[in-house]
Amino acid sequence: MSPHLSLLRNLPKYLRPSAPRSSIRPLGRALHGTSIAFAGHLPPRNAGFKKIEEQDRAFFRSILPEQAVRTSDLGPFNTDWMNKYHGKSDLVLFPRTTEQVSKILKHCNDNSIAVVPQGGNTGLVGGGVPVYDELILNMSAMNKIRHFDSASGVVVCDAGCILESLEETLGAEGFITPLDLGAKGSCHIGGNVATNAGGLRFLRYGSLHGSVMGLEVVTADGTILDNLSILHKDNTGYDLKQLFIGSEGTLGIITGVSIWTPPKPKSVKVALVGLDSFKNVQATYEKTKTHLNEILSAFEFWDKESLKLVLSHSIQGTRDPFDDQYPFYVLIETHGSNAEHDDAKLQGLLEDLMEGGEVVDGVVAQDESQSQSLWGLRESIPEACSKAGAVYKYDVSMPQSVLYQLVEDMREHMRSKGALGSKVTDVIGYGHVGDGNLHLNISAPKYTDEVQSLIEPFVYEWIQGHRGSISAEHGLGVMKGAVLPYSKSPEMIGYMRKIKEAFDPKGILNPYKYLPLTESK
Ligand code: FAD
Ligand code: 2HG
Ligand code: ZN
Repeated sequence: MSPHLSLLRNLPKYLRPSAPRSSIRPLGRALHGTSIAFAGHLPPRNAGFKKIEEQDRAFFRSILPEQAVRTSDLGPFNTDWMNKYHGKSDLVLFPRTTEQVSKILKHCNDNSIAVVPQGGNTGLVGGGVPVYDELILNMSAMNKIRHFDSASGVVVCDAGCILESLEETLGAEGFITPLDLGAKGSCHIGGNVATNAGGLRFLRYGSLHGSVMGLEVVTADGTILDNLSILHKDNTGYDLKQLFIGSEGTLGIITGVSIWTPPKPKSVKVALVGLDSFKNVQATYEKTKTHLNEILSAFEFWDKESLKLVLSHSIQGTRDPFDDQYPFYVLIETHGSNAEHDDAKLQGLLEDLMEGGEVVDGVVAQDESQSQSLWGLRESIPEACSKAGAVYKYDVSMPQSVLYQLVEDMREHMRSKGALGSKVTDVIGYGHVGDGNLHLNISAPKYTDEVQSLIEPFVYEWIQGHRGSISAEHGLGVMKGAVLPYSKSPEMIGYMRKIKEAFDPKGILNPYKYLPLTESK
């Protein structure tokens, strides 16, 4: 038996008590035969959109309670989580019912008023804030759970329910949400569906394309599509709800969500291991799948630069659980029904990993508070990375074998341009290994065109060259609409445009985003 194993068994009780878990580019060439119409800058405001006038505000006041029409102190609604994207809207509406959403949209459509649907405003591609003066339709006042059926595990709720609140309510019934994100304290289930969020449990419970049973959606002209099905099987025609999952508010406003929820696991185990190479991260994943199989619920990795940032900013009081530093860290979580059985499996895995040399060191959480502390390290990374002042985030997927190579190549690229350590503070990598999803974060003192042009199109060409996706789970928003051709063919984009035109012929929903603007449009 490896001498390190005692460490694995006896995690010292130093871990802090339960941590609060919170909360276009100069392509200059044709891609797949599609030319990019605007480069480096946003398109101009579409003059076809009406500027909101007093008579519009009067109409909204006539159908909404007074406090649901907001015209001052709109900074937080105009600014995204990264403080990277800023709009200039002077009107935010907070509808409470689907009928109110319908009336608002009908008025906007009839009057060509552009609208930005907004959930918890935690999106990372600038999709939930206006580009110019679009009306903000904030969903936070639609936050009721409508129905829960413990036999099927299906919950039907308003789109504005905060993910963490939903999780708490379901927890009392013995269920959990099928997705979990670091932004759970603020993001909405409707926002999650609109972005097709992946997150920390994707590996186990899969995509929202599988767990969402039905949706209630209001289309641009105010039509209410009531498809709040609670059925697992329903082969009656085109599955329209799938179009809205991941459509980022460009096809309709999601007002209600019907979603399958798994039973709350009776046993949850969390281990953190230190590794000396990314090759060993991959080897560890292979062994983990074999040992843990059906109980594996998360397999998250980060590099030493990520941990350094978290610790140096003491996010949520985080502490290093190891004496030494390692180039890579992997957090392994199990969701099972028998603690003894799960313990035995996890110990078997860790012994195998230590003996095989894939893992150098490790700790196993002894209780929930220690589990949360280990998760705190992982979930604090996005925030830690913002502390330098600005952060450029690239959420990408690719074959697992080259997952970390992008981080190394980007560092080298920055070094060769003389930018690392000056214009760019850190280049870090972390993410969802099991899903082939890397989060490349590049921090800098401030957002500048110069840094952006050092990163792009390098990063997108790299992804395209490795047959990856330019957006794994965060979506396209305003950041990636123009670069969609790196991942999708002109034929596919052509059909996407036809879908957009079918649901929103005047283009009032979330304009300037999601699809590339070409000369023809
Ligand atoms: P917003 O940011 O408000 O909006 C996002 C998009 O959806 C916008 O285009 C908006 O117009 C649209 N939208 C919002 N609500 C509706 C609605 N009701 N109807 C129609 N359109 C709507 N993402 C992941 O996939 N995995 C992660 O692990 C993850 N972790 C995160 C951790 C942190 C700390 C942060 C800040 C973000 C993280 N995200 C993650 C990104 C983000 O996509 C998710 O936080 C979430 O899904 C966005 O939900 P929201 O309610 O905040 O939506
Ligand atoms: C995560 O996995 C989120 O923590 C955020 O998707 C990633 O901030 C990022 O780049
Ligand atoms: Zn993620």
